[in-house]
Amino acid sequence: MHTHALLAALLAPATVSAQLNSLAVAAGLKYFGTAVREGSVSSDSAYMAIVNNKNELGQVVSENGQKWDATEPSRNTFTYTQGDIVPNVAKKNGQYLRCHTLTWHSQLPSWVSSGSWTRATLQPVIETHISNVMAHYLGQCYAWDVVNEAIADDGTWRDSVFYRTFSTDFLAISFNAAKKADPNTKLYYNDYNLEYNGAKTERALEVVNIIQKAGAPIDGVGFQAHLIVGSTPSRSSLATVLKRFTALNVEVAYTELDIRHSSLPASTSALATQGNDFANVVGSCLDVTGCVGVTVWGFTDKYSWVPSTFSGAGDALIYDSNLNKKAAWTSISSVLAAKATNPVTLVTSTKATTATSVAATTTPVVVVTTTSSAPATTSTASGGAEAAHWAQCGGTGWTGATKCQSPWTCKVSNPYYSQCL
Ligand code: 9MR
Repeated sequence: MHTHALLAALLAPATVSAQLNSLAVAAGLKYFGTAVREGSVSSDSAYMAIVNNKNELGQVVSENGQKWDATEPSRNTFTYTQGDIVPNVAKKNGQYLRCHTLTWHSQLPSWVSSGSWTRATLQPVIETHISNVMAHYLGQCYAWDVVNEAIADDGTWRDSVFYRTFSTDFLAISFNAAKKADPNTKLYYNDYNLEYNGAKTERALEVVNIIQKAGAPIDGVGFQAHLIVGSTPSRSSLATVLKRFTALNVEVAYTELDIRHSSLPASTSALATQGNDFANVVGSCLDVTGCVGVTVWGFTDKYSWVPSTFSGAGDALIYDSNLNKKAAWTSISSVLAAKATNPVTLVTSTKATTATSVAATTTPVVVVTTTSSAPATTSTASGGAEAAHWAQCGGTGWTGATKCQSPWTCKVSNPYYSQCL
């Protein structure tokens, strides 16, 4: 066969439009994923069409179903009806599964939180909970959030039944129990507001140190990244913080990313700022060896914990409430595509996800597109289109704008992609 014809034959069937997980994998991450709301799995088919698209979302996590109040509502009674919903989605789609969470002060049934405990009586309660729940999901979880949010907002230790009973010893107790229950999953400490390099960050570094000094296993630290539009740290500050943790020999991931507007409705410029903020967070993960992936805490403004917790705030995600892509989607796709030095990697495997088989990839071609409901370009007085900050402005097959809005310039990232930076 003629070389050109052979090339065309090889490339043609695999040509797909790039979506976030495909781009993330091409850029060197393990996954781009989302939390999934259990109640919507059987009730919202449009929502599930996006969840089930592994090229878009390569990893899922239960929003609530695996928490203590759902899995062991009364002592030694384990129920997995809610907990199994999202793992079953992951299994069906061959997506990575993050599992969330074991030792946490919140969504903790009152038989634990209000019990009267000593070290001797509470330790077996923690160990029994962890061993049962992890045994139920054995081999399914890429990672488990073993301990969640042990640090208060001001950086002191959070007051909880666990801290009151054990001081910080519940950390090693939990991680040791987790290792015993499933030696092959990644064991994470997970918390919010670690992104600012402040008192909570210092304490989280101490968490890792305490666990390691106790001889207990810890593999990762999850940065929840519940952030605010316009107040999100820069890409380089975020990378600096991540590196403080990877220096301790743990991997890191963004585990619950959302970036909320403080007031609604968001203006076009606020939506663009939100896009920049998302790009900075995702970009910082790309900048740090040992940052394995990014998980958004839900992908659509249709469902989010934010408005009920922060009155008047919201629209913190990357699809709007009608399931249309927002400017933030475009910004994320751009920052991922810019790093996609290996644009022939695309996840297409439909193999069942297990801790060992999740890395299966094949190698068709990613075609970089940045489709969005939000405009990535504006027209100039002279009629030529100018691409926005982060937008694509060139690359193989690119037919869109090749000039950038001021003050950005079009920079070549790789043969497939130039970007306004
Ligand atoms: O998104 C979750 C929401 O549906 C629950 O009502 C809430 C109750 O605590 O938990 C939310 O998820 C939290 C996650 O488990 C841990 N980090 C903070 C998340 C947002 O509150």
